[in-house]
Amino acid sequence: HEWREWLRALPKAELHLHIEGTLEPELMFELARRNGIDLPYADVQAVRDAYRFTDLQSFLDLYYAGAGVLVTEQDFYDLALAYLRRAHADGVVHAELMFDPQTHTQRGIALETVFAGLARALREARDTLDISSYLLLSFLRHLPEDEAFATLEAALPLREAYADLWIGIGLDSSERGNPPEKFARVYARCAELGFRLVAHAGEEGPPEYVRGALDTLKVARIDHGVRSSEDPALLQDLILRRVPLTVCPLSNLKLGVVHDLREHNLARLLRAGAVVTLNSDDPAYFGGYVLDNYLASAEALDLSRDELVTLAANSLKASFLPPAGQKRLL
Ligand code: ES4
Ligand code: ZN
Repeated sequence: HEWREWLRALPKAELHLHIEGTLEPELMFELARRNGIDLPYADVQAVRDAYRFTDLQSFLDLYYAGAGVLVTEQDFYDLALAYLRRAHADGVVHAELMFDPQTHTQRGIALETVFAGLARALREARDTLDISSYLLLSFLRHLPEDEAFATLEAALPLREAYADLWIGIGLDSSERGNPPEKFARVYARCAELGFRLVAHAGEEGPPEYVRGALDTLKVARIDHGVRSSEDPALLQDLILRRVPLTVCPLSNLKLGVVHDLREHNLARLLRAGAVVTLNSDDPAYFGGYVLDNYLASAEALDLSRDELVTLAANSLKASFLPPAGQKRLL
């Protein structure tokens, strides 16, 4: 309908997207067949039926299992190109993709295979669809900091070859019990190396984790951050410092962070002056790409046209594109 077309035409950046979370069941089956892997599901519908999550961990268990079909450079290319085509169709002009190298290296997949496949898709999409994109290498927070360091060391020799794409670092996976301070040393090293920094915080974890991500990890954006509103002083800081929050409404709904989109605090955060952006997180698992997130939020929260324009403009301004590139796209 007309809202959808109007929202599609708004230039948007997607800033919170796990490329492994864009693996649609159809592609999962195709890659499993191609790689001779047995899936514990009879068909595509059985996979979709399994996607009834109760919390973050119940999702992560399936998400890491699903990623097991990604083996060759071509698999990573197919995954990323499918996502970029889909995002382009939603009016995304720039995307910053997180990827989880440890999920793959733990299974014996070479880091070079992951980088090469993703990069080939990102460069092809830049040239053929005119959609720009960056890569954010994310550490798995349920693993020790030593393993994050080892991942960083293994990836650094590839930095030159992928310098046009790999510009930043993220932190994801099981939040509770894995506070940001656990990664203070590796984040300090990444800052020295000149990487842009983000981290998941305040999705399931308490507002103290958002504070830690800001003050200890010194991130430029907070992924999720919705629990920040529980600490008014923290929220004031986020507003005054203009720290963007990459909010993912349909993700929050599917993982039980909120029980009804009408109760989501993103409109309150926006109206209080926070730099809120809308994103899809793991769209193949959460039932919607970025345009679906805009539409569902607009409907549930009665967002005005001006507010939707602000959300879209925020996404470009909160991106790691240089200011000249942001202006060209706005
Ligand atoms: C994630 Cl929704 C979410 N939260 C934390 N880590 C993740 N990895 C992929 N999706
Ligand atoms: Zn996420």
